[in-house]
Amino acid sequence: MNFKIVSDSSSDVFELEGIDYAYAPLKITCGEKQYTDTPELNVAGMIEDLKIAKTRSGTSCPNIYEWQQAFEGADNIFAITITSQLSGSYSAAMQAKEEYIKTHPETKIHVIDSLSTGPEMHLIIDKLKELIDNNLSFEDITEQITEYSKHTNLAFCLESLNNLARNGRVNPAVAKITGILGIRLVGKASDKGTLEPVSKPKGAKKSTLAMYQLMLEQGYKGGRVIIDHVGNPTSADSLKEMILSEHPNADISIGSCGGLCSFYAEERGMLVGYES
Ligand code: X90
Repeated sequence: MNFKIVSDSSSDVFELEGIDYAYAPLKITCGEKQYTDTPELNVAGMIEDLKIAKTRSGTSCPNIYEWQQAFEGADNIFAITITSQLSGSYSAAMQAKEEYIKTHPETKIHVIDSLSTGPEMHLIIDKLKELIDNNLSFEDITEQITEYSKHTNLAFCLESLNNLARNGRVNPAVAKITGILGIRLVGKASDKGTLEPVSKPKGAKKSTLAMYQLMLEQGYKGGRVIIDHVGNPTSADSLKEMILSEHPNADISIGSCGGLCSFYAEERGMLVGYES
């Protein structure tokens, strides 16, 4: 019996050591140009291209065929997608599952709608690996991961919501408040899997504090944290320091957003996945 974990690229997880892992990349388009969300994508270069682009830009999720390809090679598969509320990725993965099991009737596939993205998906992927390493059955892992994901959260801090608004993923009125006088939007992935604004701090220091306060309000008590940022190591480090000052034993890692998350979180954006 072999296990495989599959994710769409919005998790920012492109490799996972010690286990069979595959990702299905999302795509970013800008006029004639298409970027595929892989580790080879030059994210900083893409952001610069998008800044000067005169044409409309957008994204698209992996198709059914790409999900099926990612499933290949295992008979117990756990697949995780970006929130179904903002992307067609979950729906494509579910359709891919239906098709795949027609030709592979012995294969078990559990598709998880993360109701989130980025580092919260990363936490769930790491937990899946841990459960598989512990030799649990497919059914037990399914049960335990469902429970675990009730205690993971996503907080974010964005300095611009232009791409989210332009692509209909957030109300334009919400988007308007950022980009002026250093105002940021701090918010969270809601239980329904939508983007929920929480506060509008001004300046970097207040934003870090607002992020940390949001984490505490959501029940953070010293569990794992993964911070993914878009070219903003300074803010990521200050949040890490702030968390460590009250929770010195917290396991906190810092990484970079891949192409999809960078497109929407934009320059200096920060996504924080944490256990509560
Ligand atoms: O299918 C597609 O083209 C992908 C569309 C994705 C749209 C949303 C991406 C959000 C990325 C922004 C802040 C966190 C929001 C969390 C909401 C659950 C990151």
